[in-house]
Amino acid sequence: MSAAPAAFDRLLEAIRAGRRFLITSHQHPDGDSSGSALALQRILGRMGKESLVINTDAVPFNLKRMPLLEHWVQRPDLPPDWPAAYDAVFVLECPNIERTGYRGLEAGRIINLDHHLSNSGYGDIVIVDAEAACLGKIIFETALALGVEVDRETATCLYIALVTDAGQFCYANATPESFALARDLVTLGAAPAEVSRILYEGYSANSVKLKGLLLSTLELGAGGRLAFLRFPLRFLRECACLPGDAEGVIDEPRKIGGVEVAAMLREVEGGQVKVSMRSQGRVDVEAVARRHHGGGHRNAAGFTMAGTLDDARALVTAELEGSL
Ligand SMILES: [Mn+2]
Repeated sequence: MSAAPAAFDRLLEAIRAGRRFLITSHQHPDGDSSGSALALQRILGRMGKESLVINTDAVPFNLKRMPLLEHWVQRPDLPPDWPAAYDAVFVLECPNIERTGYRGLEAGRIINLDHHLSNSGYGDIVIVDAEAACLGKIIFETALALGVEVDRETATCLYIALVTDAGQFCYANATPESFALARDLVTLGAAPAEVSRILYEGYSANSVKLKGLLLSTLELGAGGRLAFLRFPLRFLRECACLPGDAEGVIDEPRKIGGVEVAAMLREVEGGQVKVSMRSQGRVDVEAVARRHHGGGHRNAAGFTMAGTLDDARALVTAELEGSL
């Protein structure tokens, strides 16, 4: 654990002393945020603690068969007994409290767990470990420090957290530490072949149609070093999909020879565009995201801006032309 040891001790103490917790994470959950939330709940449960996992959104289609998902509660607002009936809320990989989509979390005690440098450091206990390949690593280290046995389902959730954030061990965070974590989780019962089937082979027909629509928008820029996919709102209606169903599509243009940065420009309600960027090697897309109040990692980052898809394309081109 490279986060401040004092904060980690306070985290362990808060867990030991508490009886009932709320667990939430960012809107549009991914494999890391949902796997970490469900694993944390199970770990707390094994210590005799109650907890409730809530999110404003459902998990995307490719995560629908993950273990423990029956404990995922999708609700638009906080439970009416918050904060009185809870010792604290765990807020998982949210750069700021607003990213949970909930209002009123500040009324209670906040435990902020993240592995993104862009985290603003809100809350009463703050663990931001930018060295961790995924938040799941922090959850696993917490279980070990608490002496809690990690069962097969928990290990599988944490393995899903790792393999999704590490891009099936193809991203720069596929370090010796990541493989050591994978080894530990597989030893505890996570089955990589089964997880691979869950994550990458159970797509809905609609999500494949969405992928086709998105790929049909491919445009190259900066002499073939930039690739763009456009994701207008109407694609969701046409394919009866959620934004999360496009998970992973951005990796396709990234694989084009000569492309150094792939960007997906997704129109969202209210005249805004959500920009997701993936880079190869040396190009730091996190720096770009940070300049626009977003965040992420060196090779995978994003931000939201006001404007049209054309505005977003122009802005990303201007930001990156110099570094390509
Ligand atoms: Mn993550």
